[in-house]
Amino acid sequence: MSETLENLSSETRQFPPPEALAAAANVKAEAYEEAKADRLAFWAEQADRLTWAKKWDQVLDWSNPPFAKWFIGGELNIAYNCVDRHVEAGRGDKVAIHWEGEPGDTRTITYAELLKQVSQAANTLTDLGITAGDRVAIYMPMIPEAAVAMLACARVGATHSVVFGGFSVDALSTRIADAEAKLVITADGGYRRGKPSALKPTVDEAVAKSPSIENVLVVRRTGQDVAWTDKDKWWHETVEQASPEHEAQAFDAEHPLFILYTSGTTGKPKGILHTTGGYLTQVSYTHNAVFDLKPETDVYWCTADIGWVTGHSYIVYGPLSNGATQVMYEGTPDTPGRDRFWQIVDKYKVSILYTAPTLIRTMMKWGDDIPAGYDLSSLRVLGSVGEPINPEAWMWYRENIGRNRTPIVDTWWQTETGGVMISPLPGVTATKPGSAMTPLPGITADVVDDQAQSVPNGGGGFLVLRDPWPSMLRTIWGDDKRFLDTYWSRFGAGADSSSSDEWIYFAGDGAKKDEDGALWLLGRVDDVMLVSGHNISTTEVESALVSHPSVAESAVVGATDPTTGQAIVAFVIPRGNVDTEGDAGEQLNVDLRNHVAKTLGPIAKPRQIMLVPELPKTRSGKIMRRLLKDVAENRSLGDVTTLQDSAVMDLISKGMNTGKSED
Ligand code: 6R9
Repeated sequence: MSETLENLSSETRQFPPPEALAAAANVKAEAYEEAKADRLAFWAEQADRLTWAKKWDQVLDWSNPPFAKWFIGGELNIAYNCVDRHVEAGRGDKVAIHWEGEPGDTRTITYAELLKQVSQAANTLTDLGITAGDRVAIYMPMIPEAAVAMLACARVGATHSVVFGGFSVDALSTRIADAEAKLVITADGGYRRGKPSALKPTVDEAVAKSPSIENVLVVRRTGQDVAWTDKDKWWHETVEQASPEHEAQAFDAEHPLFILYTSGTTGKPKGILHTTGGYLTQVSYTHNAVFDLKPETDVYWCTADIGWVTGHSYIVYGPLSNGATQVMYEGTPDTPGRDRFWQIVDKYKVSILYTAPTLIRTMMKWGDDIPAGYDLSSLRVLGSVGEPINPEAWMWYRENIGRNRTPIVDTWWQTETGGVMISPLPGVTATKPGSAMTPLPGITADVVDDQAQSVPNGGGGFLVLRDPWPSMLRTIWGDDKRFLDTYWSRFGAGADSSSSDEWIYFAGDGAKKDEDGALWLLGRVDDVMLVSGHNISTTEVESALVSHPSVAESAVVGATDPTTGQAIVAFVIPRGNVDTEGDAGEQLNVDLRNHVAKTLGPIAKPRQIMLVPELPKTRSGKIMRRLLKDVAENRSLGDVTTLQDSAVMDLISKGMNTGKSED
């Protein structure tokens, strides 16, 4: 990408916070001023929301960049902060987790019950020889034991590495090997799409290749047959028999809490390392601020899987540290029917819903009448995370789910940042559909050009973070050099050519500032298209396509082109009710190309549009444009191991003939 990214779209709609919500908001506009005046004092104040066994001596040590230390000298126990202290404060009977199994079975877990389970699991970990600093792999379905296992590790100071339950033997065994994990915690299986889906056979194969593993702890969830080795121990024969008394010991603020391997689409996975005090401070603060959580009355639901950072920060550590009551759901959104989410919202009176654009666009495709059948009046804040949310999907979310009443917080962050970095505050910010708006109090984000100069309002470029933040990654596990090279060598002091002494974190994303300075995320810079000398973001073209009433979802790539360098090729999923057969399909094709040209200008007009039934996505729901580029350039497919559903690519290749060429 050369100097800047084109800024093609503009948005004039704006939605101020509802008055009542603004008046009672946890965080008001002053927070920005306060943090600006003294950023470290601001974060110290947020750290005081936690219970420390020993107070820190210094807020930040940035003397050896890019290796940060936060709350130096402080000691705390994460599990104590997430569980014990709520029970000690007399809230033991409060529900922590309303768990909903996919088949419809349910469990209600209070904070007192959670304390018992976490204590028992901590005692079992100790019995199995796990001590502070050991690594434990967790490969689980979305059942409460997954959260219990994470908290039990944190309680004894073991570093967990959660591996998404849909990953293969290879993915699991390479992650076990990289972290040299001693224990795997898993289950026989979980329910997905109406059927038990086995996990244990994958673990068995991975463990056979993993000399570091000493024991395997297995939760019985589905009751399906499992093979058994002498390393295997049933959870119900160990944890559930263990003593419920366990005294949590405090650990240093910089004690390693977890490793999470990033869902990158290429290359060896990076083990992102997070530590204790700074991480919990930021996830706890942001969960309270961004969702305006009122722990006494709200029912919070984050639909992510525990295998992703969103599940770590906003199912386990953020909500539980704040004493929230939350819903946890095991299965898929269309089992048994496409109304499952709305049924759950209605049943538990969910007031805060946090989900992903991919799901919102899927719901758009399924049709407005499905959510329309439900009350949904309990909802008061809606959140989005994972990808840019197109203005049209944002509006659909607002109208069909929020019924034009609830603010939407579009939260930008990464596995690496640990917690939310850029987001509206629901009681403060007048939001614009599709924009993550502004950095949170205490966070310094910017959009810069090639030379690390801030772009003016109206300009586009690279998203960077200029100051260290409490929940930042500390390194890549076992590879400090790769940490430096990946995130700190593009701009600032870490770049070869630089004379600057400022360390600048490059997030890998493109972004723009609109005329008011609001931030718009434009996707990964690796995906930016260079068309006739213009850098065009995939996000803007995708959003223009989704703004057409016949389109539910789209993915855009730059394919090599003899005249323009790269040309725009778009893959489009039509909405459920749209006729795409024969002439109707061809007409739609022409209409869509013209629609983009009209919305963004002729430079952004796709050379070709392909109507497809599905798009290739990572297992966390992000579109894999790389594979589509292979299709668009008529290459055989590259690495498909991170693809959610491999049948999708067959469908897309078959649909290729419907593509139209330049007129
Ligand atoms: C939390 C999470 C990080 C990447 C990130 C960016 C994209 C996440 C976004 C967003 C636009 C948002 N991303 N949130 N893009 N708007 N609100 O998703 O972490 O899996 O590490 O992905 O996701 O490209 O760099 P992770």
